[in-house]
Amino acid sequence: MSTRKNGKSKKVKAGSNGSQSNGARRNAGYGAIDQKIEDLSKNTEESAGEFLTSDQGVRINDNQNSLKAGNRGPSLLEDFLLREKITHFDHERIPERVVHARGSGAHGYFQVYESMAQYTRAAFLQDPSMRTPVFVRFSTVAGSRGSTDLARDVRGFAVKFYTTEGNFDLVGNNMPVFFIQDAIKFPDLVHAVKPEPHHEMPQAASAHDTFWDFISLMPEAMHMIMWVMSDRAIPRSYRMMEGFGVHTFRFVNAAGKARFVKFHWKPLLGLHSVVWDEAQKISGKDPDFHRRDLWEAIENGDYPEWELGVQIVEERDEHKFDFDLLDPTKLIPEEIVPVQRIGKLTLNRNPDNFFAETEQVAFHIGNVVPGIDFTNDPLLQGRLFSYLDTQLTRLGGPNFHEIPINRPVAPVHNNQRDGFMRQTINKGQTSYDPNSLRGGCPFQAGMDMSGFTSYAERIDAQKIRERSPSFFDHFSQATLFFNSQSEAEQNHIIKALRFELGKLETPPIRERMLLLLAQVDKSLARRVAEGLGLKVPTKLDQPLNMSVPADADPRKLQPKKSKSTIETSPALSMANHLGDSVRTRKVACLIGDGFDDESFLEIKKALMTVGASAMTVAPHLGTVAGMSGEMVKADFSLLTGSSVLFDAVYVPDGAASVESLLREPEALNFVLEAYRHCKTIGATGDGVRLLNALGLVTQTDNRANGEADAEAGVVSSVAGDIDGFAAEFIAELRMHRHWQRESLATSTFERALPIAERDAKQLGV
Ligand code: HDE
Repeated sequence: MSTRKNGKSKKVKAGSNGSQSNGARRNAGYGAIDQKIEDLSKNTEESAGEFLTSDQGVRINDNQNSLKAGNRGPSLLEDFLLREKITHFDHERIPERVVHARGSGAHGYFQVYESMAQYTRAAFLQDPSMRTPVFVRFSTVAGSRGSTDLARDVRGFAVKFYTTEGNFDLVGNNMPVFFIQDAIKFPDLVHAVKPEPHHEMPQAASAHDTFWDFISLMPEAMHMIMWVMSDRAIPRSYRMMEGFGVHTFRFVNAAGKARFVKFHWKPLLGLHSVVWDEAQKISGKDPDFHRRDLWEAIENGDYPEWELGVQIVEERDEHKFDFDLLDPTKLIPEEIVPVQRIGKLTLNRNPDNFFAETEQVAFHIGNVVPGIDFTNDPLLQGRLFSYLDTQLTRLGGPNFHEIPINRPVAPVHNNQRDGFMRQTINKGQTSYDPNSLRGGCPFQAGMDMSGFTSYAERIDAQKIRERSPSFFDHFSQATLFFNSQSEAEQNHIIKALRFELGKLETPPIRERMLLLLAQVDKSLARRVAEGLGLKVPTKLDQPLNMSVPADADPRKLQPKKSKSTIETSPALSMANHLGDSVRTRKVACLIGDGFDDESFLEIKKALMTVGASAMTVAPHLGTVAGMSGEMVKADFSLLTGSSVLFDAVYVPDGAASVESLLREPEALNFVLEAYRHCKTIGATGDGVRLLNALGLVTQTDNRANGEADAEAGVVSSVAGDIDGFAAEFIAELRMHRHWQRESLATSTFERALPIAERDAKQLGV
């Protein structure tokens, strides 16, 4: 039944979509951002209070039955309503992106801190009071649209700036380098990493023969391999990862002077990851983990923020580095060229419709504005072709720029015409230039009117299929990356390689990889080999680099290592960028009937004060009786919640509660897993018994004098004051992970498991 009160159609006003209480609306008052919201609102639709109609606007009387010849007879071809509905449904899907198919998007704005006029004439980088609307899409690369967020993979970090001078797309990744140096290798790389073509396995995973076969023959990938095997490939949240433009671009100022520039995004919440065991479990418990995290943070008003950083290099310094600025497998160490933070990106509004916005957004590295230009990086050059081309298939024709999410806020006037799904109704007689019939309109813009001019780089060369010799150092920066990692990070890289190479079915690929790893670091190769039950080979029967042209002499095209000017780059280790913010971190509180609800509330309040949250996890959903007699809602049951979905665990006081938790294998597993994943664990009063039972603390560790006792991120207080405990717990939470436990874990488990079994027996479980 319709809830409609009158027969008039309701016009949907800008920003009036009642289903969202989102930030952009709260953000009203900043001209440019409003401009994009208003632009999008022209295409929004809401059904509240409206009649159901056909696509032609005809009101529908019966949406339950098709038109038939008799109520038991055949359906009639005449039923235009049935045919329209089914036809539309049949064509709902569009091809998913060839790569980066799985992604999540959000709206926001960018604001520069100070005018960058000295370096670039880009209008959105001039005025600190101007907010430029943006749409950002994060993604994984290898998996299909429905794959898990937690794959070990590179993450896409694509930003569309709707500037007053047209759209600028910064289509980057969360790693600053790439696998290959030349665009012509991209289809090979992607075919190798995607599920194998004969049986379409595995999904969203690089741990299979074809990927490592390709990599083992392409030493130029080794630097990137270090990154994708590192914790960077399994972020805790999109909100907690860096972004990079990867290629070297150009800034050009109003005087026409150009400089090289590398773009960075620096998250204000610091850099954080999960561990591989956790990632695999999250993939089962909540494959939408990153999507949900982004969505919820924005809904809760915890707007994700990144600073835009730039590394600027004078043109005269182009050749002063021990690598080539045009080589996308290299980064400029921040210790050599510091990153200047020039502005801030804030995401403050979730999309209204996933398909219309996140799926249909079309990024293109070629979308630049005056003041930003390209370099001759051969990967960048190939991308300039690919992004426009791919949309023709994905979005069905050349008019995808008219889709609301892709539409610039800057006016569009040109002589491009027609094509599938054309929306614009171009008026007038002329669609060519020059013309006299329209007074020459639309006319070209001078540079002083924001007309785009390409940087006039001098090129004087032979046409040649060849790679520059300056691109042949494939290992120095891989070594630099490995040497710059903390001990825990190095261990994770080694384990990742053991996992990935351990999944291979063709032994020679492992051997080739070990030889390549040995070029990066001998101990790295040896330790990976140990895990594979192999020895590092000393030589192979073929050259390291097999990606050579047919008539070339392979010996001339083998990798060379140049001496790096620095031994380590602290900027490359996530351990140096944790920050101490616990904002938006989630603490699971394990409770059963009879738990100390008053202490729990105090801890919850203390966590909220620092921007974190506490959620209850109980043996069953519904309510749980607190010690004080209050009934408290269980946010999760032990089945719907899991420690991998939280950042820390707290077990409150309460003899009956703890007794009931000790009877639940899921509760014990919850805490043990949090321990193994190096998360902060806390317990007060009787709650400490649960940690005792697991061997995470011994009775003697716990001071009964009221002070909380913290060791390796396990905070316990048998009879402590709750305030002191809360302060200690939050201090440990600020450290995020307690990696020293990784080496303790085995002995702790050896200790813990018999104790847990004994307790379970005593309890008759
Ligand atoms: Fe992409 N890439 N790419 N890529 N890429 C695409 O464009 C391509 C590369 C990146 O959220 C596709 O619209 C080639 C590097 C992101 O919609 C496609 C080459 C970097 C996204 C394409 C590269 C990226 C894409 C697939 C080598 C980091 C997702 C669908 C020459 C700097 C954007 C689409 C989104 C998507 C081609 C290499 C980042 C096929 C040919 C390097 C973040 O056009």
